[in-house]
Amino acid sequence: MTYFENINRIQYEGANSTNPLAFKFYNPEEKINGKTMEELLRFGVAYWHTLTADGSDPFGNATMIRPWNKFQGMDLAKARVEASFEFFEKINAPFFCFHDFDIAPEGTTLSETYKNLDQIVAMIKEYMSTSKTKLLWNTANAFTHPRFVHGAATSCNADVYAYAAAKVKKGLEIGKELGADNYVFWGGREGYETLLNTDMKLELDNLGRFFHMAVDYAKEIEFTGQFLIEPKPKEPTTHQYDFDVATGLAFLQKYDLQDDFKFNIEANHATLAGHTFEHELRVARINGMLGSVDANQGNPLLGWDTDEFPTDLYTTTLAMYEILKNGGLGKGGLNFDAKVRRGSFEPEDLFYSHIAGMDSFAIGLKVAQKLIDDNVLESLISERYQSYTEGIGLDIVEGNTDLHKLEAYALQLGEIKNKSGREERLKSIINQYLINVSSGVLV
Ligand code: XUL
Ligand code: CO
Repeated sequence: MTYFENINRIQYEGANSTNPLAFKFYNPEEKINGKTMEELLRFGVAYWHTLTADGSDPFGNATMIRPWNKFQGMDLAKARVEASFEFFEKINAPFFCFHDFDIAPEGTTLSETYKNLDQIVAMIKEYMSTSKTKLLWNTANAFTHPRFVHGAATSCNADVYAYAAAKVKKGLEIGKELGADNYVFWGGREGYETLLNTDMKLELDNLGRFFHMAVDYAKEIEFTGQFLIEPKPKEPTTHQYDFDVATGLAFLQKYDLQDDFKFNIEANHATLAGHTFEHELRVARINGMLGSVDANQGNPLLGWDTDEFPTDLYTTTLAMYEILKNGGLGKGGLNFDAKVRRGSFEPEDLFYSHIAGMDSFAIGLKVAQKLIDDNVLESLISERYQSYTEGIGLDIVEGNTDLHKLEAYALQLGEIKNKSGREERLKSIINQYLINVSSGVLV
């Protein structure tokens, strides 16, 4: 059966194309600094937003028109698999991602849930054998069902903790079976609503134990995917434990997990934490912890996770700058953890939205590479920190000084002179690169 009848495989047609169902900037084969765009960007489709979500929100019912919605239960799950591989092929996606709950319905018991999962995983594996689309990551949904009301690995209820552990165990087996490149832990309800009823220390210690058990089990079954923590500061809980990259890193270091995990950084989670997307990428990068990206964008007018498709070129440029400076994403990718707006309810909107996101990151990639090639930021930054390359500055960075020596140095200083940071000049240079590179003037 065909689910997207009137849509052919999306092709690259170039910046002047007026075909809404064509890439204008994402040219998978085009090489940037020796690697193809496809290899560098590693786009992923999020199963939950594209195949499963129905457009309902706290004030309104489902709006999405999806040809597979005529089915129910396991038939619906199977129809979604068929539709998903048709979509992956037509949008030319090298990767996809899912939660256990997205691909197969929960049964009345855990063993029944496993049976449902096994059937769908076998079907996905079959489709994958003839498709180029690979599994970027999978994860366990330990937040939707009412049993997770107080959390999963940080629940006050040990039975819930055990149930969540079983889901992760199964998730790792599925990841291994389907050859996932990563396994994600987003702490859905790992946080608290009020300290008045919360043993924070026990909850965090339990979370550390949980991750160690997952690491051990991955070794046991020889699952070689990269483990990723996806920070988010709030929503659904008031205070999520994996608040941001810095908080997550301190947690990993405290529980001696830093060598087994990296971060999956989501743009909208960064902004909810009061950071920019590029800030989170930078913190992860300079600590060798940048694993993968949930590519979306938030709405600055709203205080919650809107998961919009990324279209802000300034942000995609600065994000790709961090990713290129990181030497790429390795096993990671750019997963569109993004949903079409509730009013964009027709099946073709799934294509328009992915095209918009893929083109936006393709532009970001080209502009970022050109900025790096031309040494634009690096030359200004090295000039700015020049004082650490000689004299007292060199003594500081080489660890050859102490407070006595620094005091003696400071006492003989005359008036200290600083130089301008040139922020506005830099911003206008980035605008110039954005306009010129995307219009083909600077290539
Ligand atoms: C929720 C979110 C999740 C994770 C995977 O905000 O981002 O979809 O990406 O559980
Ligand atoms: Co996400």
